[in-house]
Amino acid sequence: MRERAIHPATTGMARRSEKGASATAIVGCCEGDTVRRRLRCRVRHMARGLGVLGVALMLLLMGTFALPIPVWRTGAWPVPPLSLVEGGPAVRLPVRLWIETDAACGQSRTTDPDDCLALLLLAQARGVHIVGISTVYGNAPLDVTDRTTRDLMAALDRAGAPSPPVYRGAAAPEGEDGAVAPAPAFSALQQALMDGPLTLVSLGPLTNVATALRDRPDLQAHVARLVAVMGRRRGHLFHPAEGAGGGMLFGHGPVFRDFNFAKDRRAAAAVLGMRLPTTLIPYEAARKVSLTGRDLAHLAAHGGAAAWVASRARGWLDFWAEAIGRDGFYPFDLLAGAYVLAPHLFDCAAVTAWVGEDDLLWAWFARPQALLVGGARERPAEGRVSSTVVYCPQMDATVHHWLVSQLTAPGQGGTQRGE
Ligand SMILES: [Ca+2]
Repeated sequence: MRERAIHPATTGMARRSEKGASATAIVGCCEGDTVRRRLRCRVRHMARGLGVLGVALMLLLMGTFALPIPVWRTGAWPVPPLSLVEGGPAVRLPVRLWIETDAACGQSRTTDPDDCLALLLLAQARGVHIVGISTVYGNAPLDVTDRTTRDLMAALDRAGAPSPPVYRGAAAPEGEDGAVAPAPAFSALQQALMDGPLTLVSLGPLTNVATALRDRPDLQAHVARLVAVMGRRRGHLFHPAEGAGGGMLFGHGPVFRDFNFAKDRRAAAAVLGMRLPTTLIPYEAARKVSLTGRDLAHLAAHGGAAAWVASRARGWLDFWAEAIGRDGFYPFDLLAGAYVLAPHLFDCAAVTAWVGEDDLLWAWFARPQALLVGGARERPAEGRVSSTVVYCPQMDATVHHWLVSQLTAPGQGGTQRGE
């Protein structure tokens, strides 16, 4: 065995170590040794330094969550007011419906049941004809959303309600070239549009819609109205705790994304560029309604498909209580269903919508592309894709009561404002 030579510098290290253990551990380790060992030492020192820096940054970030927020950044952020029309503006909504969904209720406690609630509302409604439902990835992978949608249709069928045909759609967002793997939903939606004008209710990413209509641009004129759950004002954050406290991060709770837009920004921009008659039902509207444990108990007591959905929404209710600190959750997609059945309950404005960066978010905050709405003067001058849409951030105070009654006794509750 080869004897290991004692290098003079190593001896010096030993002497220095008697004076100060920590200093010599760093200097001596990297001096007078093999190249490989010196390299390992430097890597260790760098990793240690980065670790300390990471902890410091984490503490700084956590500290910002402890700061009070004087102005809630959803619905209360000082952006130019919109010219809202009470119960309007009037739009054309044919009773022939096509629903796009990423339903995954019950998949986990952090899976939003809002698609299932919207499907339940629309499938039980009188006076509308759902000619087809297409599934899309989003809240969960396509296998889950497709199975969940079919399970809900089976529950409706057992309860004697009509269960429209379900078509499997896109499993992933568009590629950079707009390419999407073929799926039965594309041709089924095209056929439904060939048969006549449709109200297109999009409760998920717009991948199926963009693909079907890009392939057949002549059918774009047959979309009487697209009702989509996405869009926001500049500066808005989807921050459901809003001072409710009791949630994670010193009571600030999580910040949500504009989920359906974020899942496929390219498809959303493509559809916006088609300039279809469009209504956006945003987070700003959904936060006006909260479904509580009492509401779910009401659905459960009704039995049938309503009970099926209620049982699959319990975990989400618990998640909101624990992580957000609210005794209830905002039923985002359900509001789009409500708009289709009773648009006069919503206060909306004709606005400009565009895809671009939000200049009002915090400087340190990431600025990904967003679907923004506002007055024409708010839109950046540079050439972004834009369109005029109807944006509905407000609604009548009776919507909550009306929704719960429609989910359990469809067609029985009135839809007059202010009742
Ligand atoms: Ca959805």
